[in-house]
Amino acid sequence: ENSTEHTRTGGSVDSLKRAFTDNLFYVTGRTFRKATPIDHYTALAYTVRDRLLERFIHTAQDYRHQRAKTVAYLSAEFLTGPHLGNNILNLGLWPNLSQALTELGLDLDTVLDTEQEPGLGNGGLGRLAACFMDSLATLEIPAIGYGIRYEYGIFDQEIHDGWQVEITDAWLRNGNPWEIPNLQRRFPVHFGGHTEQYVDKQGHQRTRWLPETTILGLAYDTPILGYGVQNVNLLRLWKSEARESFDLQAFNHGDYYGAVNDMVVAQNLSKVLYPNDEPEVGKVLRLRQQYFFVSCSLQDMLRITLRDTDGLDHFPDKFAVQLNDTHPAIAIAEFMRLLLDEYHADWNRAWALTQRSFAYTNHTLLPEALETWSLDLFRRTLPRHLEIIYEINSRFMDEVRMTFLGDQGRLARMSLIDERGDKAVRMANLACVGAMAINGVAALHTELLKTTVLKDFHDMWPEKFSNKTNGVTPRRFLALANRPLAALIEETIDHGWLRDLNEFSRLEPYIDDAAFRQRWREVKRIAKVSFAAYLREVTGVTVDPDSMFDVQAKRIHEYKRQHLNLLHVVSHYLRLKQQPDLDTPPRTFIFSGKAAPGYRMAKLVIKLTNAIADVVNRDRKVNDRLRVVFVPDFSVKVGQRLYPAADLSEQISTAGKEASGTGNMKFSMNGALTIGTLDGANVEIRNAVGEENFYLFGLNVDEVQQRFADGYHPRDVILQTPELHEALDLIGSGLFAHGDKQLFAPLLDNLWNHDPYLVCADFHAYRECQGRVANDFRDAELWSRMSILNVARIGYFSSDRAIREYCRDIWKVQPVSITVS
Ligand code: 26Q
Repeated sequence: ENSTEHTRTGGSVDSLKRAFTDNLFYVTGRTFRKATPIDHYTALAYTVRDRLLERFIHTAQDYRHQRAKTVAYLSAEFLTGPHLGNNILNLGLWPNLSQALTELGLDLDTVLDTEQEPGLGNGGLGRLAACFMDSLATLEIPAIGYGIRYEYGIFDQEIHDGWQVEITDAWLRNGNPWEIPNLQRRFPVHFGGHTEQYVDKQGHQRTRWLPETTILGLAYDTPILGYGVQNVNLLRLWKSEARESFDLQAFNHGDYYGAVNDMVVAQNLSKVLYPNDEPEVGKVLRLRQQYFFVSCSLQDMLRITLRDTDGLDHFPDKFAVQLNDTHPAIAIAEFMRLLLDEYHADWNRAWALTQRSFAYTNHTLLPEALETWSLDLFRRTLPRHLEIIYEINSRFMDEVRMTFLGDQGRLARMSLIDERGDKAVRMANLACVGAMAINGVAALHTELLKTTVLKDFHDMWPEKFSNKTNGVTPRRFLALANRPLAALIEETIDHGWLRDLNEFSRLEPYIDDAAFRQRWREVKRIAKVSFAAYLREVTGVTVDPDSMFDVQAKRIHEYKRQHLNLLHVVSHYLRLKQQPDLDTPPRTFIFSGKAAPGYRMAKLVIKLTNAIADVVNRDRKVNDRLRVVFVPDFSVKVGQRLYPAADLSEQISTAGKEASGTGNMKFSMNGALTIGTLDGANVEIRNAVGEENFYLFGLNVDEVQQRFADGYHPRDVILQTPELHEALDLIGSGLFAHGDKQLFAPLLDNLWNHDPYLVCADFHAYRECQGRVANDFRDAELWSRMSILNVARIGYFSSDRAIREYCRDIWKVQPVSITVS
């Protein structure tokens, strides 16, 4: 090898070894002998980062010189998962780095495992943003992800006595090699105070905002490399800081303690991610967080626009701004404010620019999950924005009146202000009015949006609506997570699939190849054995890798119906007890997921899972055929271990409640079969993989509506479903609570008397369907065929496809190829 190859850029085994050793010494300040695993990780991360930087700089330059239109993806969450492995894969350095480390007496997988993942998101929405960043870079689309650099991400979950305990997530404790603080990029952000009118020198009537406080946003940049390309996009996260102390002194009249207190308040803004995946009422810090990152991001985009174009009017040619749900929807009002008050544009010009620049993705159908802010709190925090929203609303209401000729109900429903009871600002309405495009995240979800929660807006502007079914990145969720499967696929159809997942269809003929099916099973077994080892390490529970791994991994929510799964587990347990000779394949029921800290029912579901596990796993009569485990602290990292090991994927939400789901795609991509309802993207997954390769059960959306319309009485259903009745009674008996009959009463009472998610109504169909699953699983050849077909036909659910559609239909952006000599 070329011994003069540069230590900071070379890709040969020798230069990688040299670079690693150098970084170990010069970055961590440790000798090789004294280095800890964290030092190894840090040294390797810098070694890889060095190899990104040149491309990073080239990319920024080329995008600028080509005056490329850029996607600005605004999201309160980016759940990226660990960066190191992904960057090694995307750089094509895997073989050489792994050899380099081996030669140094280290193991790549061990080093990768040391990374503390940035948990800057709750679940699906944050992970989608990360998959989209990966695909944008891979497709060579200029893009910036804008968000918040939370110092504490989603809490770490520990299980104490079966209960969830939340531990703060100090993900930055060992430093973060991936971020580059860009301390010259700082913007002021204002809060509170009041507004006043004045007349400027040209005699124009203008508004001035006299805020109560001003803080700063500092940019922290993380490079996002595409796979097999030279493009490196930017994830720019804002950290809040107090202004310099001389400012504080001036404003606080020498009140030192007051000044210090203001600094603490300012720094608190980006301190912690809200761990709810539904809006919580009245949290002023959350509104401030949203406004904070949106304001910094828009100021940054305006700066770039003025730098690279002939003026503000080119903003829509320079940026397509995507709002990831309503969390950044305040951008509509902030963009208007910046144009009106800072750049002195007139209203019509400002509004036209706004309506050409923004697009809005909705991620929920639950009406209670649509974000609103109390008018009072909003006025106190953002007085100028409230005025602007009133003005937008007054003009918009005129438009509605004209379109629907004084339909009062419509006016009240579409108003940006909810005037009933405690008045509130409706963020979804603001997003719909300000955006040029509105999309749902699965075909069914988009249809339901048009007919339910956003119906009025669809009636008014049908042309704004389109569907963009979610997707996931096959780089992380297949190539990285499941190297044995990726290797088998590569051997079979070559490697083009990582950039074009439709290539997977070439696997289809291999269903008839017995040797291939055999290898397919071996690959699945490798993943299961390795997951079993992990389980033993973190829970102490031993599981049989030859049992069926039946997995539900997602946030704990009543609508996702983990309790339906648990009722099946209990009923399965009862059956094994009653019929000891029953011929059924051994099963391992695996649960994983976090509950929002204030969501009592969800936390009780976790307790119930662990309580059932405790009894069942100790019961000698069944425990060679039945195990139940709760995997603590579900995360991207845990997901990467879990998806490859699953035989069966549980996607069992009440029809009409899950917007899309993306875990469903990750499981299927790794060869699991799905048991699921006709909800979210399940519908499209089933159509793609074929109905004979998907275990469908339960009420569909129409039937769910009908059921409620007819008057739903879960008690009647329970009394007519003996297996359900028995399972509920067994839980009520105290068997899983050391005799305490009250522990699970809130859950049981809810099911008997309300059951808002139709657990009881769907139980029988679910249990019956699980019977078919068990039957089929015993036929290993049949199962393998179905498993292969799931992978062969999953190509559509790549986030690359989703991003291509956004680019074509909404953003109107083109790829820009980067070549670094
Ligand atoms: C809002 C305001 C205040 C506090 C918290 C929130 C908040 C935070 C996170 C509201 C919602 C979320 C997250 C929602 C989410 O993850 N939705 C999921 O998005 C996925 C990607 O589109 C879909 O696949 C899932 O169906 C949807 O549930």
